Amino acid sequence: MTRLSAQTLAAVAETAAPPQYDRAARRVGIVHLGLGAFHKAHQAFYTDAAMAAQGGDWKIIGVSMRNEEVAADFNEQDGLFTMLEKGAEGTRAQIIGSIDHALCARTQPDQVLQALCDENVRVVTTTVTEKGYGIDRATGGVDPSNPVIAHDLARDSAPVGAIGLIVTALERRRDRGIAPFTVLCCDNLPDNGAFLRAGLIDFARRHDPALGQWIADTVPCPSSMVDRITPAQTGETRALARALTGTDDALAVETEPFHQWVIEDTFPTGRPAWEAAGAIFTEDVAAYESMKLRLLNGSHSLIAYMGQLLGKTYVRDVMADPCLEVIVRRHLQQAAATLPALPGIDVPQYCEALIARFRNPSIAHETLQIASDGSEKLPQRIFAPASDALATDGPIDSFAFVAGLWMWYCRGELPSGAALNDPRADGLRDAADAGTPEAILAGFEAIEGLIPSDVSASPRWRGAILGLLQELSDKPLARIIEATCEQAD
Ligand code: CS2
Repeated sequence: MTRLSAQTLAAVAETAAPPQYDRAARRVGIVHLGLGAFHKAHQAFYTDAAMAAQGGDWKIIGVSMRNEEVAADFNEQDGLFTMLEKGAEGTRAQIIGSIDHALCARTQPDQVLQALCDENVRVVTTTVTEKGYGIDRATGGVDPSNPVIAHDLARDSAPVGAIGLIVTALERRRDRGIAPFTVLCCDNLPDNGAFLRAGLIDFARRHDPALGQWIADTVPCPSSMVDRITPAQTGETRALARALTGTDDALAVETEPFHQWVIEDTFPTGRPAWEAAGAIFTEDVAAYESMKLRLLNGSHSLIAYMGQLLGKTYVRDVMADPCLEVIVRRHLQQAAATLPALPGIDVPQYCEALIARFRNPSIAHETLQIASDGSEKLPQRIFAPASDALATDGPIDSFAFVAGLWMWYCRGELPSGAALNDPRADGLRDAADAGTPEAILAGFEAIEGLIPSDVSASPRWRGAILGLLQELSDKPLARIIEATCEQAD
């Protein structure tokens, strides 16, 4: 079967919608760092819609941070890929054309820098995951013990990490008199614009305080809340793309129909008309961010650890168990109670929609994937709402339940047989293997910057976690779940 490319695009079956604009006439305006499934189903899709609606030179140079093969596949397919929207009514295929070509930061850092220094590039977007920035959450600055940050700070060769690349490109642009680009963080972190901005400034200052000041004064870093459930590609994704498009696509991505993007509108040098695909521009992203992180992502982590510990591979398998759904609903309720009112958002309706999204039977979202990097995810998803709930004397059972399951999950061998995937895996495993519930909890509390001190200090929190850890060592999780479900119902 022929491979999807610009040449074969005309032959793509009628069951797939091609890009609705002349790709050859549009120039590059964005560099994106982190060329994974999420970027394809989210920013690349929104940018495609923006160019279809309003034109503009906003094609994207996609940068894979480490994976050469992904970049090669993109170039072989002239940047084209199939997006499969899998909803209750079936699957819709669309060919996305917004990516111009791709590079790999690990092997082509000089070409990435060159792209970032192009004056036509006005926006740099990032999805490198929570841990991918190398920012120390305790200090807000870069973590010099992170190997990529250490490499890039040494300046012996071209930078290969997101922060090093952005700062070096900004320095060159300043020296050449080119206006800085806008840096738009699209990872699931609270106040992600300020988060990345602090990392950039700290990195720059370590080498040149004046550059740090220039970045602080001139580089816009709007925050954004991103949302679209997008599992990693499977063999079936590619087969389905073949069946619907009549071409072979190594880059096909499957995703849910729902998508949301809420963005702070600070783009002094311009931006695509992302509102064409429904993006919301607002002055205040923070409230949307905590809603999404605490409701969607927090429940996702709960589902992931329950699923992993009970041998359930996909999110939909967890949701198919009525008792587990009750526990997810309890989490949504307790997390919702920690949120400020959001004008225009009906939170109960949002929660119902989440349940339906988690249940989507055609999305194969692995609980193992979501269970990864707990030390990077739980602070904003679980510990922050726990802290708010404690401050108002609200319910915390579900936050303690997720935290306790996670601690249990980090022990020795994982249920799936896979190695614990977390940048702090060694420390977490040591803490989880410490023996008694008290020793386990103390081990996790000793990990710097993880559990906030106000949470650790709460007798209510400690009691709930210690009780759960004791129960987990006494009986199977299924029995604990039954009892929790009865209480929550
Ligand atoms: C998930 C997210 O992997 C995870 O931790 O919770 O990737 C989630 O699917 C997205 O944030 C949905 O927008």
